Amino acid sequence: MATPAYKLHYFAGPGRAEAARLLFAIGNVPFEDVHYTYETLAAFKPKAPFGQVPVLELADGKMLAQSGAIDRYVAKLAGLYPEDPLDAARADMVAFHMVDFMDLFMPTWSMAPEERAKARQAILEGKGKDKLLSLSKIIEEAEAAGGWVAGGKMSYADVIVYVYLSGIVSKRMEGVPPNLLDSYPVLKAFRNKVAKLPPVLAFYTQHAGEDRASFRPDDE
Ligand SMILES: N[C@@H](CCC(=O)N[C@@H](CS)C(=O)NCC(=O)O)C(=O)O
Repeated sequence: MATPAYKLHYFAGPGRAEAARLLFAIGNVPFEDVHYTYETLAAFKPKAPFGQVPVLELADGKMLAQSGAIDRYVAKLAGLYPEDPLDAARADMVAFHMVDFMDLFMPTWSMAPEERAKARQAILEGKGKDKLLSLSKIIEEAEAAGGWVAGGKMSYADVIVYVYLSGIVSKRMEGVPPNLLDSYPVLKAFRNKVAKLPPVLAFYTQHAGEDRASFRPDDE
């Protein structure tokens, strides 16, 4: 088998590389998934443009950093980036919103476990709730307009929404109730719709494991 033209450098868990992995898989674009631990990452850091991962390495050795840039590039390779400029902007708008949502939780990672759980609950009752409610409205409109966030067909934005909604209820997010999306039925239904797409189901059958259990459909 030929060596894939792309190497995605990240930790083994989903995190900030998961959307790119899934976009590669949905688009049937071969890539090598290179995994690090915090210890082994030290040797790779000097090659990473900003000393962080994810990094996408191209066949000629060029290194592309920032998950948002990687996701958009891979979306284009996979045929999942809208061609119409306004549809593309709408897809980007929703993708940036999901990053804003996840970024709310960033300060909680350095907290002690008990403090962390409380802080996460507070986020979910405050700004996190606002962001999920506004997302719910957008998804409701999308469902009424053909079922997808941008341009009437599936795009990378739908994948990002699915990845972040699945990630927020994963085992790693202690303090976040696993049934959080019961309070957001539109989001829950949308997450399940994407989870049941054949390439998505196939990806999570191939990548089974506790840290990805929440990426499966709820009714399994
Ligand atoms: N804005 C960047 C953030 C990248 C980032 O924070 N990466 C973390 C892992 S999720 C990292 O490399 N941590 C190790 C370190 O900074 O040494 C992106 O979205 O790619």
